[in-house]
Amino acid sequence: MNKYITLLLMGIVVTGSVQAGNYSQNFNTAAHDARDLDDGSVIRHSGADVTRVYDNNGDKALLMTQENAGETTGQYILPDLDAGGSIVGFTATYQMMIKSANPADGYSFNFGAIPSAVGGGEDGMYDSGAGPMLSVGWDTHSDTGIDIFVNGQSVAHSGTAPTIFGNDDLGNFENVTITYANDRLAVSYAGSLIFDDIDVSGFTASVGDQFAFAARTGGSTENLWIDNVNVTTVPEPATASLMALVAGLGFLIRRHFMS
Ligand SMILES: [Ca+2]
Ligand SMILES: [Ca+2]
Ligand SMILES: [Ca+2]
Repeated sequence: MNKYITLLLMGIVVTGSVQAGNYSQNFNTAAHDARDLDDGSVIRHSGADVTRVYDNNGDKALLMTQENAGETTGQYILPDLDAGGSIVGFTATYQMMIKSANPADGYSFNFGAIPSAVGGGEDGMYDSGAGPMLSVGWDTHSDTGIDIFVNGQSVAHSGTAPTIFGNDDLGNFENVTITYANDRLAVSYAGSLIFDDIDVSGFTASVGDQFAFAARTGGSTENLWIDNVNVTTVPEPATASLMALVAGLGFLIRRHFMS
C-alpha cells in the first residue's frame, strides 16, 4: 500500500478515536466540602450552599441536596466533552443514593443547552431561552417516578419510585445507565431496564451542549449523592470524518514537503 494512503488511514483511525468525548469522576481525590473539582466541571447552587463533595464513610461523592436544607437547587455541570463538535449518541453511567425521612424533590440528568440561571430539578433543567434539552428525571415527592423529558415535556413515564433510604441506614449506591443512540433513549436503574427505545427525536444535539445534573428541595428535603460518573460520547460522523480528513491531509502535506 502507498505510504501516503497508509498515513491517511492512520489519521482517520487516530482522529476518530480521539474525537469521542470522555469524562470520569469518582470524587475521591477532591477534598471533603470541595465546591470545585478542578476538572473543568462547575458546581453551583441557589439557596443554602450545600452542594459539595461529601465524605461518605471513606468514599467521597457529590452531595447535591441536603436533608433539612429546604428551597435549594444544586447543579453539577460537566465540561463540554466535544468542544466545537456535535454528537449523535452517548453512554452515561453513574451511581445515586437518596436518604431522607420526608423526601423531595428529586433530580435530573441532562444533556443540552445549559441555562445561565441556576434552576431545574426532578423535571429536568430545560429553559426555553437557552435551547433544546434531553433530561431523565427522578421524582421523589408526590408524583414519584422516573421520566424522560424532551425540552421539558415528559415523553415517557415510569412509576418506578426512586429508592429512599432512612437517614440512619447505611444505604446503597444504585447504578444508573443512560444510553442515547439513533434518536432513542434507554435508561436502566438499580439493575432494571426502566426505558428502552424511547423516541426522543424531538431533541437535536447542538455544538456546545453539555451534560449536567440538577437537584432541588422545596418544603421537604433529602440527602442526594451522585458518584462514579462516566460519560462517553459518539461524535457526529460528519465532524469526525472532516477532522480525520484534515488530519490525514496534514500528514500528507508534512510528508510531501518534509521528506
Ligand atoms: Ca467516590
Ligand atoms: Ca414530576
Ligand atoms: Ca414531584
